[in-house]
Amino acid sequence: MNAALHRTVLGACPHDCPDTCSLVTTVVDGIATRVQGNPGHPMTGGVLCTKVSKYAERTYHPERVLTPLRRSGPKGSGQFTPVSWDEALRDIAQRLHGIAQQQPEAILPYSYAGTMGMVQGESMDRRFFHQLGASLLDRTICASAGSEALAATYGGKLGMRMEFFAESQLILIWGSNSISSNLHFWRLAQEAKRNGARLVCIDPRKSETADKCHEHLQLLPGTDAALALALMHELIVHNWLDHDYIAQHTLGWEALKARALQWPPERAAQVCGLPVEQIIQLARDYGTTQAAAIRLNYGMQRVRGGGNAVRAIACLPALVGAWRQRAGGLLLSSSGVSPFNRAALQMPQLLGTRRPRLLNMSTIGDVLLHPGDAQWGPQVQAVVVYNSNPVAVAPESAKVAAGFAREDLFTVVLEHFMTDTADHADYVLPATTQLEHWDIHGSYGHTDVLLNRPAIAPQGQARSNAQIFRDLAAQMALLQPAYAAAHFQATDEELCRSSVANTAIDFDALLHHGFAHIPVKEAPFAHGGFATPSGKCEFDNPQLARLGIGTLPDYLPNYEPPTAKFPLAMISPPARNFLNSTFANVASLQRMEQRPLLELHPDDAAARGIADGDVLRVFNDRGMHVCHAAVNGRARPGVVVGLGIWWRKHGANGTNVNELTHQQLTDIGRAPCFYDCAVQVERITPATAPA
Ligand SMILES: Nc1nc2c(c(=O)[nH]1)N[C@H]1C(S)=C(S)[C@@H](COP(=O)(O)OP(=O)(O)OC[C@H]3O[C@@H](n4cnc5c(=O)[nH]c(N)nc54)[C@H](O)[C@@H]3O)O[C@H]1N2
Ligand SMILES: Nc1nc2c(c(=O)[nH]1)N[C@H]1C(S)=C(S)[C@@H](COP(=O)(O)OP(=O)(O)OC[C@H]3O[C@@H](n4cnc5c(=O)[nH]c(N)nc54)[C@H](O)[C@@H]3O)O[C@H]1N2
Ligand code: SF4
Ligand SMILES: [Mo]
Repeated sequence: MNAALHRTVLGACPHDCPDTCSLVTTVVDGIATRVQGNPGHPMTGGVLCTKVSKYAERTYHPERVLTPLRRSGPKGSGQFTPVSWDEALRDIAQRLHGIAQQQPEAILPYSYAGTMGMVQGESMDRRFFHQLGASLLDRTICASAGSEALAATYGGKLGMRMEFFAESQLILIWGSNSISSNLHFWRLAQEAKRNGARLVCIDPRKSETADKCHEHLQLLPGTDAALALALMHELIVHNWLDHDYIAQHTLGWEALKARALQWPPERAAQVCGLPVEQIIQLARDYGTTQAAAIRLNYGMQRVRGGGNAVRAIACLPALVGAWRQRAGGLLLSSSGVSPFNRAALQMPQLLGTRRPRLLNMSTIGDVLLHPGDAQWGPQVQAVVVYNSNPVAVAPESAKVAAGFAREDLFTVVLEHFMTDTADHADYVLPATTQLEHWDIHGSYGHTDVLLNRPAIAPQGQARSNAQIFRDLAAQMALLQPAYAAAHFQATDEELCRSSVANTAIDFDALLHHGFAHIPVKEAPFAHGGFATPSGKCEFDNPQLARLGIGTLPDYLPNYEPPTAKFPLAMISPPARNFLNSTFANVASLQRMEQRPLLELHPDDAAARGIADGDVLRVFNDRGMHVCHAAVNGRARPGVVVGLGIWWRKHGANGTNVNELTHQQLTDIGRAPCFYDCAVQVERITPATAPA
């Protein structure tokens, strides 16, 4: 083969996944033929998940949006006409300028983690909106309950190094389906298992991960804090405590002890719906095993008491002194070690003295439907969406869809595909994929930095997000001279470089190797040194009183406990072969996930005359979702599982699971409560079933 036409390019997986894999893309004659895991990157180990192995299929998908599109039918109809970039950019700049002249806060950017890259995710876009004085977005949809709870306990997002789980003797996989959402951690857990470690899964669903652990505690959703408090109770009464660590490195021990002693295992067993022996046994294992590690993940914080639950669990390693060794402790997120110079990328100084309001992305339905008033501020008149698909992923989607369907709302969506959100746009702008642009990435699982080089030319007329905001700024400069400044002209590669300027990361080394390790301690809290104001692990945190919640970890019952009318608790964790709503339109992956499903326990199914494969309606006062029953042994009694996140328009009645979820927020972190949701389920008779 001609070497000049055949090359490999190093990149980084852009998705919202803790593994942040190093990619090797093979390019032949300018076409990406394969995307593989980099064998030279220790965490990736040459392995990718199934979905990203299909990244080339996604990139060359026949339905990619490849030109700017302007709406030509009613809002939400999905009817568009191709227009030139010049025309689209000029019109968008004029519309945004017109609104900003009156009320800049009537403009709202809406973005999340479609790409986790620093450049395509949070650089030129932020500069653009800061200069405008647009409303700020509170980015809470995924992790803020857990993140803020962890910060309130440890002082930041820091924990065990992922690689040392391989040496642990006991691993609690708590609220996470690692095989599906954290594959490279699962490889390490397997290694530990081969070395004799015991693996315990704590999850209301008998997940693929639970199948492969030694023990599974199949608790009711939203009851994790009760379980953690009962574990503390047992540690205390059996004196499985590291008194020296507690005395030196924690704050509020006496108060926490008094709280935990109110939680004998029998009480927790009732709340959690677990056998009491299982709780007692877990406490014994945890209290008597050296190198006990907890892989906590975000799956358990999507309920009213999610923040408190994370705080309760985060206390455990300090009680037993697990932090003393590198293979003990807890990991929720490692993103606190991020070296990036965010202020240099985002330039908040462009706001000047303006302090725009902060709108919560998790209540986007209510935000878009708010008429505006003196206290709340102006009604939202324009929204610019990128790296996100809120019509599918935000809670209470009937309201989200109604908000985006407002004829008077000016909506711009930067996308690869005609998602549910893009269908509601006035303009859709074609964005590049990770194979087509520069970017630089940290991780929330491991502690490396990765550079993503473009492997192929942009498809069609696609432009990178940063390029689109750069081009919009150039149009705005004709209307607002401040947009002519040099910082609106920095290239994507320059932005990558400036993100690590004056840090421990050498950009030129990244250019050669594709990744670099951030220097971090092997056992971060072996000698205390928490990043809290007290420097200790804060069991008791007086700052929390301002949120109107207790300062000690507590069990807060769900907003929506099952009732006679809606007797089933619904959780909606991600499907293995999708990434949130990304990949839900890739044919090979769609075939693996088959169709929107609701898993039910055989007893709950039988009580409703439901058999595997039947068509169901799942409903509550917010809406109704039609899908198929899966009586596959994964759901526990009283709990149903709607695996997500399908596109609404692929649903039998044009909905997905978020038709049923609500917009109430978590105790800490203002995050959505996707897994705190009560529903009823009925079989639809064949005569009334949709085709
Ligand atoms: N394949 C795949 N991987 C992904 C994603 C994806 O969509 N698909 N999404 C990515 C994103 S954005 C994120 S935030 C992470 C999420 O990753 P994790 O936080 O690790 O969560 P999941 O793997 O989604 O698993 C959540 C698990 O929590 C369980 N769960 C639900 N409610 C409760 C509860 O109250 N208590 C406990 N203990 N468990 C509960 C669910 O049954 C599910 O098995 O994964 C990322 N990785
Ligand atoms: N019921 C329920 N709802 C949930 C969850 C759940 O577990 N249950 N999980 C929640 C969680 S954890 C999260 S993180 C959110 C995720 O919500 P989102 O962040 O909205 O994630 P995705 O659905 O993957 O949508 C990302 C979109 O960004 C686009 N994109 C990717 N790269 C680029 C790019 O470079 N440029 C542009 N312009 N676009 C790009 C993709 O095509 C995709 O349509 O969903 C939440 N919603
Ligand atoms: S989604 Fe996660 S596991 Fe899959 S390639 Fe990306 S980083 Fe790796
Ligand atoms: Mo997420």
